[in-house]
Amino acid sequence: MILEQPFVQSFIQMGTDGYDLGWHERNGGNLSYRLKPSEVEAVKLELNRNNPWTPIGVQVENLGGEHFLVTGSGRFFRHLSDRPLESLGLIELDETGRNYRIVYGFENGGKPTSELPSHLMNHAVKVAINPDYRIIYHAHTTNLIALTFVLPLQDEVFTRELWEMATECPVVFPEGVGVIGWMVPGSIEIAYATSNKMKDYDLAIWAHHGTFAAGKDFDTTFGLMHTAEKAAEILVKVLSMSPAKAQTIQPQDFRDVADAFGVTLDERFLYTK
Ligand code: 2HA
Ligand code: ZN
Repeated sequence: MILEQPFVQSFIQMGTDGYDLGWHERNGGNLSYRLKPSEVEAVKLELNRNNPWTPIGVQVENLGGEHFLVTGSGRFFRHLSDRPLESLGLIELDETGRNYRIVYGFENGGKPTSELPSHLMNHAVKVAINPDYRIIYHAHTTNLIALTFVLPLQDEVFTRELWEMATECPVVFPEGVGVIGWMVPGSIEIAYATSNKMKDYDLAIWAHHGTFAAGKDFDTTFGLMHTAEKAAEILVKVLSMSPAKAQTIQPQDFRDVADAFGVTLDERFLYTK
């Protein structure tokens, strides 16, 4: 049974955890997972290869032939666990990376997330950097969204402000965070802009909308989103109490953390305020 496979169970658990944290109101957010060859092998007899090919809208050549577990367009994370066959499905890409077809799930007329171009372009960028990347996660992270109304939409500012909010942040996301200005969701343009940020970061914030996280396994990808959103929550609280911090973590403190934890922090985030 496909639904009993550990990767499907972890996918449902991750989405449910995000729902429980308030990041997936209504049909908000989407999740995709690139299957390992052994996982495709384990489910192949249950796949239906008769559905028509559909254009993705972008070409992701290096993902040709890959299989992805994806949340459904218009479907609710709320129902991932009680209605999985409607809420998620498996797709296969053709060898050109231009088309996909549904091979499992999306029952009752469903189809993959409206953000499929962004998901696949992000996967394409990440696989080119490191083939161990498997997950792209989009969530409507309340506090990160709130910050996009008050902070300048610059990678340097968001990275530095989030890092200052929790000592573990520069260790969890040492490469920083990308931010893009408001764009139409589901569009090819936002897919290009997001995947461009994914060349440098594992986190990309969409102004006034939400966050994308990329990762190698369910726990660390979820943990990355959670850590950044928690830092944003602290910053929202700090800014709500006072426009100025009485004290904070300083650039040299970050360099000391980097030394202690063996991570590299780009000096462009350690500017003098
Ligand atoms: O799936 O989150 O960005 C709904 C969305 C679109
Ligand atoms: Zn969204």
